Amino acid sequence: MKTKTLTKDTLQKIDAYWRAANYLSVGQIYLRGNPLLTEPLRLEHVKHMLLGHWGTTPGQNFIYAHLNRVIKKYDLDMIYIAGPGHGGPAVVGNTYLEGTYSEVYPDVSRDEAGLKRLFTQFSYPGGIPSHASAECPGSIHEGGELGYSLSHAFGAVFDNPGLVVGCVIGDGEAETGPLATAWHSNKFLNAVTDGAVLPILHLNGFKISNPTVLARISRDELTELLSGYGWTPYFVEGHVPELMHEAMAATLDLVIEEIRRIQLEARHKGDMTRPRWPMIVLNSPKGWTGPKVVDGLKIEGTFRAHQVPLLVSASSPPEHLGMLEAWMKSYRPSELFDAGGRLKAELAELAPTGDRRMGANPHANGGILLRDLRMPDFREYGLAVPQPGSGGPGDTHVLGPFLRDVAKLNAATRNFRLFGPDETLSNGLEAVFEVTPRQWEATTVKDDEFLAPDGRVMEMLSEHQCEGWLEGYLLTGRHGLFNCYEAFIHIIDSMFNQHAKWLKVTNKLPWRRKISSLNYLLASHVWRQDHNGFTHQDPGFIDHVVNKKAEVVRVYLPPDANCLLSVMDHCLRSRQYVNVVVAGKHPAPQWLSMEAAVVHCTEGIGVWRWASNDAAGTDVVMACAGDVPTLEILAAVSIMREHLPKLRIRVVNVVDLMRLQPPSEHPHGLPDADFDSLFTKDKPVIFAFHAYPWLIHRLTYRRTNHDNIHVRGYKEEGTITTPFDMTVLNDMDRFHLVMDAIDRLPQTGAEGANLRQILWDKLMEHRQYINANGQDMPEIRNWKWTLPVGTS
Ligand SMILES: Cc1ncc(C[n+]2csc(CCOP(=O)(O)OP(=O)(O)O)c2C)c(N)n1
Repeated sequence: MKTKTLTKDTLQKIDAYWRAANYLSVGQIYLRGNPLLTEPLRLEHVKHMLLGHWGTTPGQNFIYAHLNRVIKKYDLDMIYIAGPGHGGPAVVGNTYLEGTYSEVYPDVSRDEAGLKRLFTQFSYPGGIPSHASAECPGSIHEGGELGYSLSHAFGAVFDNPGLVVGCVIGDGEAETGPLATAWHSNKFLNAVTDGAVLPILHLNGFKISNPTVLARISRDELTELLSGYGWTPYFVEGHVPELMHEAMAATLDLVIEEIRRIQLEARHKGDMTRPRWPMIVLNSPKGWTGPKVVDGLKIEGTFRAHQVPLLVSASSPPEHLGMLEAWMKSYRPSELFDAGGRLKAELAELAPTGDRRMGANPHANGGILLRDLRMPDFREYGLAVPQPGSGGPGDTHVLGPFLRDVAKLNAATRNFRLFGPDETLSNGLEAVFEVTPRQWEATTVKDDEFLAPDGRVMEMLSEHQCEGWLEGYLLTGRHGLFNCYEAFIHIIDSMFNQHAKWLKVTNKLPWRRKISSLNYLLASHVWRQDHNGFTHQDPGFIDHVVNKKAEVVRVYLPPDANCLLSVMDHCLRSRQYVNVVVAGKHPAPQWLSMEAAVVHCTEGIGVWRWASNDAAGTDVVMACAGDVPTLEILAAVSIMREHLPKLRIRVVNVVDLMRLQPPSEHPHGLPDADFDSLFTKDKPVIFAFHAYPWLIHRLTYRRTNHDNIHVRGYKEEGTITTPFDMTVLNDMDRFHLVMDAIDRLPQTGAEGANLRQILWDKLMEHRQYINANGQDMPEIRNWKWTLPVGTS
């Protein structure tokens, strides 16, 4: 390693820049007045509530200052990800120093008044959060919930060959499952067509009140671990600023040159051997440059530096105020800011300019770069449905060719990818592999299928990883789809939360441009886990999703393939939402022609007149949402119409679940009058629902007829059994649905009672038959809708 990367002058300037960032960070945590310490510090200058995380901040300030240097030296297109996002003061302070913060928020100007605003807005009512939040320019990562920095970083660089992401990873964060698996992302990165991630593991030794695992294993063990993950770690260690500046600068030059060499070899010499990408381990004290000892306890370099290291208030020891002043003055603010409060020109020039500033890089405001997808006409992929109930090969198998052509049409622009934990095939999207393989840089052997160094499909058996990659990809202005088993999407519940929160916050930030929606395709759903059984049966993700702000969440339950195509086309064109689409992959009856599907999906909910006979008035509404519930409702209706012909039945199908809510709760909500006209004001509604039944009650509890809505859905009864038996176990089968209706329709009288007994016997027959034969009864397997259509 070279010993003199930095001239003395540059080193001193970088140190001053770092001190300025540290000064601003302490100011954000503590001060509400006297921002330049032009007068002696008094308690009235100090915030009443001291909030924020100091521990990680000086290390991140150090990294940011040094990344600025290499951005300028190598003209890098670089963004910064703060894994320990609680280091908000660092990213806010640095974007302020480089000028981007004041451009976005002119009130936080580059003068004394602006400094005061910068300090008072931080962790303050009506101000900004203490994390690297959406409000902070340059951020695509909140980092409040630890674990996702590295997968976000990789998502950002896929198909961005010119981009480098400086990704700071907390050593605590590195203990999380998502981060631990994210190291493997390097087996999926194409050195020609993708950019590079520079992980900087911030080994400051502690989490909140514990040491970190990685800080308490030997250097050899840590090196072996990181090398085992395929990285080449470079260590920068110490606490003496001058030595650390030189070490960091030399190491950064080394790793940037190494990244360039790898890219050059691959791009110009065609060497596609999987490289060992470089990374940095920065071993610096937690709370570096902060108070050394407070009230007799060591602070710097210990877990005690994690949050606010020094309490300053009317009730704290009086000397604390002086200690805070001395701490802030140790950064020598008069050398850093001019009398007006502006960063001195010789320091300001250390930051990159224009879009090269990490706070201004357009990749971190992905909507700026977002281009519409080229979309094939989904109608051309539809199934002919000569009559309701005609067979289909499995709805996702019909969707596959559509997604294949989306991938194909956007192959040249390289802005669409499919993500999933090895389920593209098993979820029925095999057609995609006709045009693109899975991207895979690790070894391949003769019998492998659909693996290549470059492809549109990203598959790793980590839902966290798929979600994180996709989020990073979307946040930098591209499009994508996550296809997953319905039960296991719960693994990323919390990541979904964070993304939905991000979308809600960014909706209120006019400078943040809209990004493409996060689309989930949940196939292999609860009702068809024939060979997987109970562990694979969980439709609860949608319960979780609807907790989030209505303006960002959408849930679709297309009943057949043509509806699935229509819904997916809509989702892929949409912006700033999370769309959840649940669909089946097994052969299933089809109900709507493409024309009818488009109308139905556009309305999101509607009466299926062809299945209803209530033109002269309605006795009962048979409602359904989801492919299997739709099948069972229609089978129930055909039994009722055959055996109880006087009964006037209306069939309502729901594709867009959010239509059930009042418009005051969700933008898709049906006005009450429309809801009443669909579901009546006073007639029984038997509702077969894809997921847990109480969600329907939750969505409709304010509706006039809510007391008459009786929902059947999954109630946690399951095992390895036949498809029909799954509905029987949960009382959502056609026989139970009819019995439910009869119980609520006294006018069915003796006929109803008689039918009820027949159906009860049927259920017994079903049980005996499946036990003896291991499959559903022929009348179930071969059931078809045979009633004349359009009788309503
Ligand atoms: C998933 C998750 N679990 C727990 C926390 C609570 N938490 C906040 S900061 C922190 C310690 C972080 O340690 P590290 O990643 O090393 O960051 P640093 O030491 O640089 O602050 C924890 C556990 C969290 N934010 N996210």
